[in-house]
Amino acid sequence: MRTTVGIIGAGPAGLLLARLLHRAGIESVVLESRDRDHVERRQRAGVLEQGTVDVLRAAGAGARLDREGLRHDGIELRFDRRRHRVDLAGLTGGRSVTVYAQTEICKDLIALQLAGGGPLLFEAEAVGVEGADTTSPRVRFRHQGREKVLECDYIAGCDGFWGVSRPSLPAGTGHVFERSYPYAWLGVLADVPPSHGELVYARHRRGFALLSMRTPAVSRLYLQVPEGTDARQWSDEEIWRELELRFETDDDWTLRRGPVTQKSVTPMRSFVHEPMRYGRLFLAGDAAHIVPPAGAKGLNLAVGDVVVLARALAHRRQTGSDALLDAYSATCLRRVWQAERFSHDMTTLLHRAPDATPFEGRLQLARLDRLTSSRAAGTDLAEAYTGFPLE
Ligand code: RFL
Ligand code: PHB
Repeated sequence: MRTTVGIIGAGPAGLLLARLLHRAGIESVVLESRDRDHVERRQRAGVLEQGTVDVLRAAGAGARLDREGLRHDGIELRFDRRRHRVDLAGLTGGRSVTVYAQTEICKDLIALQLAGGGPLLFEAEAVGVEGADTTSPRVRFRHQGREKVLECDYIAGCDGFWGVSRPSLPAGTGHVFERSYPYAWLGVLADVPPSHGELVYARHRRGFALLSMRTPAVSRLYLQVPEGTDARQWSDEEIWRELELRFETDDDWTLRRGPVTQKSVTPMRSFVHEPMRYGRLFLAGDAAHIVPPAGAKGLNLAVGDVVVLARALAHRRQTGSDALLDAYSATCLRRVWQAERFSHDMTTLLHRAPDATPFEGRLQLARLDRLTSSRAAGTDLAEAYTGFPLE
């Protein structure tokens, strides 16, 4: 098998890249290790920056997003039993975010790809990348019980944090910057209308809690839990009780309960691999970097990376120049590090570390007080939350 761009992974990064390349007249083949059903059901992100929505629309993947996506002009920060709205749109001259699940983006992009794009192979697991430092890199993969080779001009490693692309880089060709956090998120999906019209980020001495949503009828809720927690340790009753405690306010707000349909635990880490390129292998999305989810940035970063990569490949095709490909890593990393900074700030602002001192607790409250009482501080948060420009 031969193609121009071999794409490993059919998460949002790989699927959108295939779509953007197709629109630019560049051939690609997508290899995905899991089956279609798994990719379409994996519960993850929910918040899209304005720029992400614009990219999906321009790629022809915005029809259902425009019908079903929920536009949010603000978020709530909750602490000390009080509620504070951050007016995202008012502070940024009209920028907002859209709640539309990652599962739905993947469904939309898969349908487009299968209807008119290049090959997308499910249950095709890449096992190695070879010749990344030559002009004819190859992906070795297993499909239908056989080992096969995909010969390419370029390879896009869009295979997430646990994929094969990054580990296939020769030792010593890059640097990793990382930190882990001593807590995790227990996420639940519940068949109950969200108890508030906007996302609620709650700081509580018992730990962080987040109220989000998928649709007007489905809530998505998260609780900070100790690192290493097994989701089965928490009964539904315990989850609702803990959420009620952490979201409690002095006014008459109440949390609506409903049947829990899914439960899972997500560990928390910050991670960046630099550079995001080795020869003709380009890393994009979670394969190159991870942010803790409190900033809602992971999916948005993945989208930004592939926009930059598709543009660079199209430029190369039109002009023969490698200039944009050579700039790929530096262009992406500037935005990546802003997202790393913001996600780290949101994480440490809202979570309770197991060894936190009372002094640190007071500092969190002082930071929250500042964010909700100073227009300058609020604007800084609102600009970061609604998204940094692609370049
Ligand atoms: P993905 O989505 O992990 O996709 C990688 C794909 O590669 C496949 N793969 C392979 N295929 C072939 N051969 C191999 N050897 C392969 N190895 C792996 C995998 O099966 C998979 O299909 O990475 P991508 O495309 O870079 O997308 C990144 C996003 O998924 C991720 O950043 C976000 O989900 C992060 N995230 C959030 N991001 C946001 O922007 N806003 C949010 O609100 C948000 N909330 C979240 C999140 C992530 C969470 N979890 C579970 C980590 C909330 C949570 C709880
Ligand atoms: C989600 O809806 O899954 C979600 C929302 C906001 C975040 C993280 C996850 O910061």
